[in-house]
Amino acid sequence: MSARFDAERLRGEFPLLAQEINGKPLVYLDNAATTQKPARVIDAVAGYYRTINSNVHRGAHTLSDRATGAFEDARDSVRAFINAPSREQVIWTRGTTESINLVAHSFARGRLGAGDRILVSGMAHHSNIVPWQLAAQAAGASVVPIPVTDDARLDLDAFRSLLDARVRLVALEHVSNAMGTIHPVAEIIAAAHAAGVPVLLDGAQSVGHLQVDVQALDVDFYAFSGHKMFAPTGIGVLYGKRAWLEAMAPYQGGGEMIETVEFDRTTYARLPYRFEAGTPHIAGAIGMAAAIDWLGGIDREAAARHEDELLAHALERARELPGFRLLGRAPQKVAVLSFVLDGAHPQDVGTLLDQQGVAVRSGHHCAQPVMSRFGVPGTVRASFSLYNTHAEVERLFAALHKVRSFL
Ligand code: 7TS
Repeated sequence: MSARFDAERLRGEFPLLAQEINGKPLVYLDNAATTQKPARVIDAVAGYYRTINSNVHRGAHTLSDRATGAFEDARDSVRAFINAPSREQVIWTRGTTESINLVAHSFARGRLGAGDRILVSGMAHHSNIVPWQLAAQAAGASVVPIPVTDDARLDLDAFRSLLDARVRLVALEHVSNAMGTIHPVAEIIAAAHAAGVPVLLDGAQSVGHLQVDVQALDVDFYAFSGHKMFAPTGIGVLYGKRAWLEAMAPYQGGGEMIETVEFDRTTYARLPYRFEAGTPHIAGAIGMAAAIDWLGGIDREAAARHEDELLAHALERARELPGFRLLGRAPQKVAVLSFVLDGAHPQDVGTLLDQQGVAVRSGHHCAQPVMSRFGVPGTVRASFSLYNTHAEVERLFAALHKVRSFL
């Protein structure tokens, strides 16, 4: 166990975790779906509505100035958090899904022709598949998966041989939500760039676990969601290299994204506002900055070690559970335990765990192709965060032994 990392103390900052569900203290192991929020984030959102709520960039009065200041400061926080070269390259979106759709619409569509290809991860979340299919269908292009190995890595040899002159973009997750695999993204990006192909990384599952530096990665686009890194739902970010963003067509039209509008001619705002039509999720952005601030007070390497130890503990317990089959055995992975119990439907396992106060997700995790790859309709997924404890690993496995005896 990690001596330096005090998960017990940390979880005290999460009001939601201190409750009982179905008569048992909650064991929340659905962090890949969404993380819980520390009081600091909840207070920042409430504080915004209590004291400075007003629309941004209107400049008409003091409250609007304050809201604009807080909203734009939040953009600066995100810039520093991912080490983007400039604040203009940090675009607010509703989340990873919208960030990817933005790139598919404004970047990919214009670059695709008949016979072109977009390479995607064979274990991608649907939000990193379907937007590309929509863009590809319109152009007569195709979306081609990078094959997945038996231990749930991307097959890099296959990737290299797929990386031919037809490929216009590579899009993959930094960390897999269904398997937990951390992909060797630096190597993948270097190979793609050597072939002249830009890369989009879906960071939905990485920002809550790993420190991300978009310049060190040299990635072309990075998409992520606030709600998976202790911030509110409905707010997310698209980072892009400046040259790409400058060249991209608008995504949605409306207020905020224009410079001048006439019926015969409209000109668009500069970055980042060109891609931010309409009133943004101001409270969400402020909550995101609070989450980043909160994360800044945490030794993130120690947190990652703690999560690794939770996973190692869980794997040890799993060996004692009859019929437990783990999917996703990549050597580099986050603390995601995706498994099936022989003879039990994942949905039933999830329900029986819930009755014992243990929250997991069961199903295909919006990654149906990788479920097909492993020949299962779905899995049970326990996904850990930095506030989970070794006692909760014990609770999970005690509950699973009970499930086993019921079924
Ligand atoms: N990409 C990955 C890798 C994800 O895990 C998710 C959400 C998304 C994209 C979409 O993020 P959103 O914030 O736009 O919805 N993943 C999950 C999950 O694993 N369980 O629930 C949501």
